[in-house]
Amino acid sequence: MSHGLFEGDTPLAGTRSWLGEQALLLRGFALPRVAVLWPALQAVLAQAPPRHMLTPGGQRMSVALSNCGALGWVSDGRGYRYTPIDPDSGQAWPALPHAFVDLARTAAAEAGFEGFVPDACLINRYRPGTRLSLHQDRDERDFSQPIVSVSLGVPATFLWGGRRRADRVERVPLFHGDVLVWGGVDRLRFHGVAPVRAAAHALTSDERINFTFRRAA
Ligand code: MD3
Ligand code: FE
Repeated sequence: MSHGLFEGDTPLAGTRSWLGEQALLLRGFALPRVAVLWPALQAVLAQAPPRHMLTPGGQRMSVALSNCGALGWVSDGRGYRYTPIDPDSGQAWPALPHAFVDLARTAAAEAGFEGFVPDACLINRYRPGTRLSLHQDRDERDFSQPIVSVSLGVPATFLWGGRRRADRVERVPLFHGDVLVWGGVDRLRFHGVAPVRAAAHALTSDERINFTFRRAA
């Protein structure tokens, strides 16, 4: 099992930078935990395989997604929402692995969000060419709760926008093991992911996996 640094990992492990007043990028923060996170993730995805959902406008999403936790984010012709049941299996989403909750809580505290307890983890799977267009995350009930994101596998360019769609966008490279925490005044920023370029990673092959931990209810 890979653990620690290898080719393709963040070149800046252990450094931190504020992307906004309340948005903290923790380079390599998840690396010491990857050996535990990865098998837990495989167990989740075996129960709830990633799938391409339809947007409310009927477009197939480029990213394939799954969820774990009490609530999972879904999209279909009726809109976006959180549901307790996986529409593909008719069963509850897989439970949040303890290692996931612990990582999310620890990272949130680093950014000043003490006591973060996620009830939802959205898992995005990117393959070469997959992108995520500029959007806001506004399907959660309480915007005072932060979001924590964890990147694994091949790198991607994160698009960090402003509070309005037309605001200029900064490009931030994200690497295996990087963790982003944002909340407060930065919670409703527009953001997205540029098309992922073909690359190889020792753990994930040609994939990038991103988890986002949320307090949805
Ligand atoms: C900044 N995921 O699932 S994570 C998403 O890499 C999503 O898969 C991207 O956007 C990914 O909704 C980006 C980083 C992220 C997520 C949500 C944010 C940054 C954010 C919400 C507000 C501001
Ligand atoms: Fe988002």
